Amino acid sequence: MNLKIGIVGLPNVGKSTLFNALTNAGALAANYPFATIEPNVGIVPVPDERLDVLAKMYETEKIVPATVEFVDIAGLVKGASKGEGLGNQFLAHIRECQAICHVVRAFKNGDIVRADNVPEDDIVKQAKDDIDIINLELQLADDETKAKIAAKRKKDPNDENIPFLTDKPVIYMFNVDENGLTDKDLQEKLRDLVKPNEAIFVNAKLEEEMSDMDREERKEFLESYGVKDDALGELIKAAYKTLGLQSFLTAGKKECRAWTIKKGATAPEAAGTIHTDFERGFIAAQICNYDDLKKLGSEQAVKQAGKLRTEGKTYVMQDGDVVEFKFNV
Ligand SMILES: Nc1nc2c(ncn2[C@@H]2O[C@H](COP(=O)(O)OP(=O)(O)O)[C@@H](O)[C@H]2O)c(=O)[nH]1
Ligand SMILES: [Mg+2]
Repeated sequence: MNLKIGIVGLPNVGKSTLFNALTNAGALAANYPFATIEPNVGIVPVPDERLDVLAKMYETEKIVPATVEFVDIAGLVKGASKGEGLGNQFLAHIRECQAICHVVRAFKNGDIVRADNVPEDDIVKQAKDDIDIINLELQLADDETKAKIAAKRKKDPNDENIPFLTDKPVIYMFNVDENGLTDKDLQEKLRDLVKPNEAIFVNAKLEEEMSDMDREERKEFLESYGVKDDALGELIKAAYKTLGLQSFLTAGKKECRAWTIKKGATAPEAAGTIHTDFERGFIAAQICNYDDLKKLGSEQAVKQAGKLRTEGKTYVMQDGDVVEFKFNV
């Protein structure tokens, strides 16, 4: 499953700063050859400490984390749907994404000009205005698409399944300054603006400054600001929650790997993410729980403790299942 998240927001809110921070953090999070496909597209490994534990246990040659693709989508400005700025170029990018990360400026800095030149005295009010502008543009873009479909349908009735922008799940990322990172009162007010969507609070500039630190260092550094996880960790957590995703793991000498699936997926569906043949020829899944495996130290010990289960076609996968599929092709 290729998870793709589009970063949108008004100009100068910190989208590119965040994109750089996310892709850098990802490059450092694992020995994964992270790829910048285009300057604004990056594939980032999902940080997962469980893989390191498994790799040690199985003396694995290779770790393959789950990945997320981020796209820095510029061009959304007031009037974009009417051709302002880059016009509608952002549409195609957003359509391809499963979720939108809407970056909202919530930091004070008089030097960085807001798109509309409104003086900043009320962060919450500014944030609300900015959010409304973007959401209106997305709505207008959808209206236009609907009108086009309606016009086309008279000639060609086969145009179904249009992914509307306003149907995409949105995670709001408030780009706060150092004070905002610990200002619970401000965070509550901002969170209220976007309920029931997920809201996360990051300092994009600070994150970018941590670019050359390793993951441990950056955690310590962030902790000194009262922050538990970095932007990559926070955003991925929020995305998995919003999209109802979880991961399962496969482990062996050749590779240890994390796979992303929907919550509620059955064992054959999970097998299908590895290979369609695994789903078609599914016989059973041999499963143990990651925590048991970590505690007991080896697959053998898990087996002896009676905690290695054989599950059939109707089994519903749980987060952290370590799985070996039996199949027949
Ligand atoms: N003070 C402060 N400045 C920021 C922050 N994030 C971005 N900036 C600055 O805001 C300007 C625009 O940032 P950029 O990431 O290019 O915004 P974009 O237009 O949304 O991609 C740059 O000068 C950044 O250094 C932040 O968290 N705090
Ligand atoms: Mg930018």
